[in-house]
Amino acid sequence: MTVVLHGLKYSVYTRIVKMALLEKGVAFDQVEVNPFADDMPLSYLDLHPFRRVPTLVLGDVVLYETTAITRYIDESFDGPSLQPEDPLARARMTQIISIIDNYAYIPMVRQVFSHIVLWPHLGRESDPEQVSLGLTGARLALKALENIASEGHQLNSKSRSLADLHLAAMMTYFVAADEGAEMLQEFPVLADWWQKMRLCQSLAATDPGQFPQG
Ligand SMILES: N[C@@H](CCC(=O)N[C@@H](CS)C(=O)NCC(=O)O)C(=O)O
Repeated sequence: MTVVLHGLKYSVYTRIVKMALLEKGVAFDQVEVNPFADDMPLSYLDLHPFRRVPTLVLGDVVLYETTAITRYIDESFDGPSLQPEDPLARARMTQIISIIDNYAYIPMVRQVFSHIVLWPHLGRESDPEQVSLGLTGARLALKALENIASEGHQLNSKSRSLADLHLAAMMTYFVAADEGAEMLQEFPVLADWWQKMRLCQSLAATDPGQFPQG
């Protein structure tokens, strides 16, 4: 069956799915879609009505929403399992992914990374209020994740799961901002996790490289 990933190479969510495919050793084709571009082909909305990336197409199956996709990949292909067997451990993994989606993505990526690193790189003006909101929100999210990890409920890099892939893709952007890298040091368990996770092969293989200059 042909597996086609529609996504943007700079998108953290697209990267999470790519990492899951690589971890499982699944061959796939890629179609570059930029949901932020004015000229994005409107036919993409037939795959994803909310105009987000990624979408995975497997034969006649069309799947969007990253966690649905990564779970499906993990459960339908051979290769090392990326989800714990134990029901409570699996619930913890889901809890971590939900925290990341709902409370970490916007502050860590869209506020801290975008306003400190990306906008200046593209020659666009940053909003200090967004930076401040982002740093506050990121600290709250990281504190919650640190508590979960220090209680032994995963994100420990020993039992790598879908949650590790989820956070790693966002962490690469967050620590690209000096303020993000500094803040991570406030959370020793996560800082230690990141030291190991940043060397993970699927993360390195999906590095999108520098954003084009604005
Ligand atoms: N809930 C979606 C979120 C996907 C998402 O937000 N992707 C970003 C790129 S990383 C996007 O498409 N953004 C377009 C926009 O915000 O307009 C998922 O889990 O796949």
